[in-house]
Parts: sequence; structure tokens; C-alpha cells
Amino acid sequence: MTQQTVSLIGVPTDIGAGHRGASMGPEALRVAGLGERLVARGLKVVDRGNLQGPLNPWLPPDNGYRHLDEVATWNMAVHTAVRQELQAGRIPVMLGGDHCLAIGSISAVADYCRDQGKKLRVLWLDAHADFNTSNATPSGNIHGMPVACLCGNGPAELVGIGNHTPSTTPDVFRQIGIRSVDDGEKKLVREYGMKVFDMRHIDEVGMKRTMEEALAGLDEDTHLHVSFDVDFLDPPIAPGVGTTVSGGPTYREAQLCMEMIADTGRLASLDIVELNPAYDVHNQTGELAVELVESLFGKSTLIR
Ligand code: Z70
Ligand code: MN
Ligand code: MN
Ligand code: MN
Repeated sequence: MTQQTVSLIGVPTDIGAGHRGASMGPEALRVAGLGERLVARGLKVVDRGNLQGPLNPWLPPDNGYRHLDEVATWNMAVHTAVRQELQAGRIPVMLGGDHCLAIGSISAVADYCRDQGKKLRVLWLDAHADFNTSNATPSGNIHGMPVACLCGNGPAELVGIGNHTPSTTPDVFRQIGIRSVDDGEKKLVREYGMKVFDMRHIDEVGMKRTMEEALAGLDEDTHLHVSFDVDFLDPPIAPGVGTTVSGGPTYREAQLCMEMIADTGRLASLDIVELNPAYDVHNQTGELAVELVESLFGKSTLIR
């Protein structure tokens, strides 16, 4: 097989978050050796450096949204960068940055798939469903809204990013590790028929069957995008996030999750988001994220 090229795209923003510091995530991932580890996996790696965008004005919500204009500006830059890397045949890897950046990255992936006649599957690894609206949100933080925006339920400034509105549809998503969903948000998740593999499901059937279910139906025409919110992980192993939610996947469950995704051979784009070095301890969460991404790109301890 020809050597694949990964493009690292730093998105240093905490514009959509409720805590400052995810803007330092891209450099923490680099310091943890992300690029070098992917090279060691046999990939070619180009680091595009960091995208630029507005600083965080740290204002209260306005009409149910915090920093809507700034979030839109950042995401237009993300959309353009991701579209360009896909068009060139590379695997774009977002170094986040808060999870609002998925509006830009996944809208670009969806546009690309539409042009190429490919099917899209998005694995949303997260403690949260990120399906809020300005009415349902308890915070106004837009990192709690990207999935809704991508499905057309959000402000025109965000829903309109990309060539097609809505960018994509609920059926492409599989949400895994979910354990914190607001009341109004939960209604919307049900109404839109989101396929959610919450922690109760993982507890009951295990990570193996959960991933078999989440990956079912992929074929050679499927573009697989992984949106990895580091708060997916159980807090004791991953303290470096703005909001920890107890009861997440263990180290071994997370490894199996990543390995089973790698085994499909379909991974074509990735977001690594919500790593917050201001809350981390000696970059341990950054290092764990890198270790899991190695597994996502095929590193395995298998002997058989
Ligand atoms: C809550 C909200 C959230 C983190 C997403 C939380 C959203 N549902 N928090 N990711 N860390 O405010 O919308
Ligand atoms: Mn998230
Ligand atoms: Mn989250
Ligand atoms: Mn476009």
C-alpha cells in the first residue's frame, strides 16, 4: 500500500468552551510526541502549524450563544484547511482546541464525501452528546452544540458553514461513551434519533460489542471520521480536560475502542479536542491521547 500522509492542523481555541485553556492543546499534543509517533507508525506527517483566529473575549452568552461570531470565524478557517487537505489526499488531524471546531472539520468532510460519492460515518467519542441548542443549553457554550449544528439545528452562522445545509444528517453519527446530557438536549437526541452508545450500554454489553455495533455497515466507500473529545476518558486517567465526568471508559476499554476502529482500515480524518493543559498533570492526558491515537492508526500489542 502507498504511504499515507497525515496533516496535523493546530486549532488553538477555547472560544466554545466554558473553561479557558484548551487553546494550549495543540502544543501539548506536539510536546507529547504526536507527530513522531505517527512517523513511527509508518505514516508521512506534515505539520501545518496552527490556524489563526480571534482571541477569546470571555463574554457571557448573548441570545443563548457565547462568542458566536468568533466561533463562526474559527470554523470557516477550519473548514477551508480540512477541505484542502482532503482534496490533496491527506488525512487531516485536528489538534484542538475545543469541540466547536468539529463544525468546521466535519462540514468539510461531509462536503468532500458528497463530491466524491462516498458515505460518511462519524464516531463521536465523548462524555457529552454536544446536541444543545440556544434554547436547551444551560451554558451558551457552543462546544456543547456542534452535532446539532452539523445536523442543521443551530444558528445560520454555523449551520451555513460549508457548501450544503445541513452539513450532514443524524444517521451518520455513532456517539460513544455518553454520560452527561442536559434535559432539553436529551429530548432533541431522542427526537432526531441519534444513535447513542452511552455508558450504560457499554457497561451492559461491553466495549467489544459496542464497537461492533457502532462500526457495522462500513464498506470500502465509507469515509470514517473520528471526533475524539478527551473527556470521553475516565477522569482518573485523563484529568486534563475542562469538565471531567465520572464513569468513563477505562484505559483498556479506550484502547480496545481505538484498536477496533483501526482494524476497519477506514479512518480518514480525526479531531482530537478538549485537551486542556491548564488542568493536566505533567501532560499525562496529552500523552495518553497520543498513545490512543497511535492505536487508532494501527499500533497493537497483539501477538496472534
Ligand atoms: C453541557 C452544555 C460540554 C464539555 C461539552 C456541557 C457541554 N451539555 N462540556 N463538552 N466539556 O453546557 O451544553
Ligand atoms: Mn465534546
Ligand atoms: Mn465532552
Ligand atoms: Mn466547502
